[in-house]
Amino acid sequence: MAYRVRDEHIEEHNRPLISALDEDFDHLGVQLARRHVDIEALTSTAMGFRVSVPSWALATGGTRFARFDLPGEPRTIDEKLEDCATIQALVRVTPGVSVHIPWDRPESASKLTARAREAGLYIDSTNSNTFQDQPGQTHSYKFGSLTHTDKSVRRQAVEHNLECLAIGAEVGARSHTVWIGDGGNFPGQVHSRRALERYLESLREIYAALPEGCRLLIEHKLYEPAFYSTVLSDWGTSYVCAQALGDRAFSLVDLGHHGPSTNIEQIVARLIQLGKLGGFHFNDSKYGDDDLDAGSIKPFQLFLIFNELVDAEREGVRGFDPYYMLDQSHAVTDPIESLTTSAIELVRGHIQAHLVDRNALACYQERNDALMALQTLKQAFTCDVSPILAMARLRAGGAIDPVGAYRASGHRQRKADERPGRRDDVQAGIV
Ligand code: PSV
Ligand code: MN
Repeated sequence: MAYRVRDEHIEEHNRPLISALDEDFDHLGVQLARRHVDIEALTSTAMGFRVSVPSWALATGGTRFARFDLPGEPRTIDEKLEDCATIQALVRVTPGVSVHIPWDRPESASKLTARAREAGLYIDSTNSNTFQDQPGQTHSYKFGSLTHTDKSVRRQAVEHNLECLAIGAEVGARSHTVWIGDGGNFPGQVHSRRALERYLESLREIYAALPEGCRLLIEHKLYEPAFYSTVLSDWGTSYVCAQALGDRAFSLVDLGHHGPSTNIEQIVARLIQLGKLGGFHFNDSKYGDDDLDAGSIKPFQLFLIFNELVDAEREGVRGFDPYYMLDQSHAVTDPIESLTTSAIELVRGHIQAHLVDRNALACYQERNDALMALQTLKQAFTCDVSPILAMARLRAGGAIDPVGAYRASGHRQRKADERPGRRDDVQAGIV
């Protein structure tokens, strides 16, 4: 039986930390009560938060310059699920897993479902890959996939997505995400309007095959791998396409897929208003990267995004139900540690957003009191909700100090022994 961080280890690691947590939690409870906020209700909210983990983030990623091996990296989807189970054991908010086909193509879908279930997980989402050529593939995606000028390349890319949908139906995935690398490196290379027409034509076929209960998420990206233009470059194009496809097509916002100073929280608000916010790929970004740990660079932005989400949730905006997923790549950290802390940062943003005094904010907005409106947000953002997050994990059976518990378990070394050799055989490449 492969090693996994066990509940007993977590309990043992928690034991000496419980009394200090109780003190901190009680103290925060008193402070919040003064603001008429019930800490118990917030703790239940934290326990109910969910974000799915991307299978492809469990192995070390790299840059276009290099990739450095990490001992014990998972080589198969089964091994990735083992690592996801460890993350879930520590944080208790990540039972869902996003899989990427063909990287995670299962021997059989029923086996994959069973493996996930044994590990206390489920497959939440499928993702297609038409941004890379696979061994034995008939046509190359060098010049595009769903929008390629050649019909037979488009056909192959559509068929691949249909295969993903079939797998997704068997494993019970509730969404299928399509991100394409299609675009141009040079002005004139791609006919803008025709490329988008071809995109829609291909997606219509994929949309028509969506299984019951599954939504289609289309993911835009400003640039990369195409450096001059991408076919699905921005949220506006994404919205128009989702709208043209139908009720079960939505836009997915990957936080790293915008220009450096873009107001992403406003994009989120717009998509909520238009009924097309389907999901997120959470991560963070400083320049043009899209893979840093959630909340590591712009925690205030993350809070402001959650502020929009919680605002819509509290208001009961019709049809509001975005799916939360992480999408990161870890070049210099242990992926388990990065995904663990990222999941916690998302719960933090969510709980801080619940702390916003929305009545006060609405009044300040009505009165055009810009300073106090910002102060109202800042009061929530600067509140250290760590004791709530830790208490929520403890009550759910997770770790008070997840990274500490993980390091003390020796998990990485155990995996290095169980999974010897280099990662040359892994399909994931640079993600
Ligand atoms: C592309 O940058 C992306 O964000 C898409 O979601 C891909 O599926 C993922 O990263 C992995 O390459
Ligand atoms: Mn993404």
